[in-house]
Amino acid sequence: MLSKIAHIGVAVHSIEESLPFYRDALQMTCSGCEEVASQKVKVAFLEIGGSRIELLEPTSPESPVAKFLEKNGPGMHHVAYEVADLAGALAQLKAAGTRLIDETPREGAHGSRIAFIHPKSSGGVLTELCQYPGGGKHS
Ligand code: CMX
Repeated sequence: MLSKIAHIGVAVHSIEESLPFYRDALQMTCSGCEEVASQKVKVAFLEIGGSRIELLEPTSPESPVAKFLEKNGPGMHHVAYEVADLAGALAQLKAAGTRLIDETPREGAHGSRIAFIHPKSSGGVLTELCQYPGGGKHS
């Protein structure tokens, strides 16, 4: 069902203030920033060896990431896995009794479709599934 880890999401107060650590100290490549307005977040992707970290900055105090930061402070927010068929994966998980936050896909970054699994079903780790346009991998 899963093809790879798509990215690891890290909640930050400020992408601008967090970038120097990843880009300059760790020498990862920043492949761009994007606002996902529907989820009230700005994201930046940092790449290394085909793996990605997604920095998540809230764009409003009502953003779920703002609430996460308030409760936990900055740190790891979610693990995202790539799938070729998101609707099929969700149906398969639901049939297996997995609790889903999203029963149908919603809009993610880079034109992806995404859905979250409830942390109660994944040992407390917020888990995202994502499918890229045309079933292809995000490059
Ligand atoms: N880690 C662990 N648990 C988390 C969590 C996290 N990062 N975020 C939320 N939860 C828990 C909540 O505490 C809650 O637990 P209880 O049911 O026990 O109270 C449960 O998950 C549901 O959370 P909620 O906020 O009550 O539910 P919502 O449906 O309102 O929102 C979620 C859930 C995960 C979608 C939202 O909190 C969130 O984080 N949205 C931002 C998603 C995001 O990162 N988007 C990036 C898009 C870019 C991309 O990757 O493409």
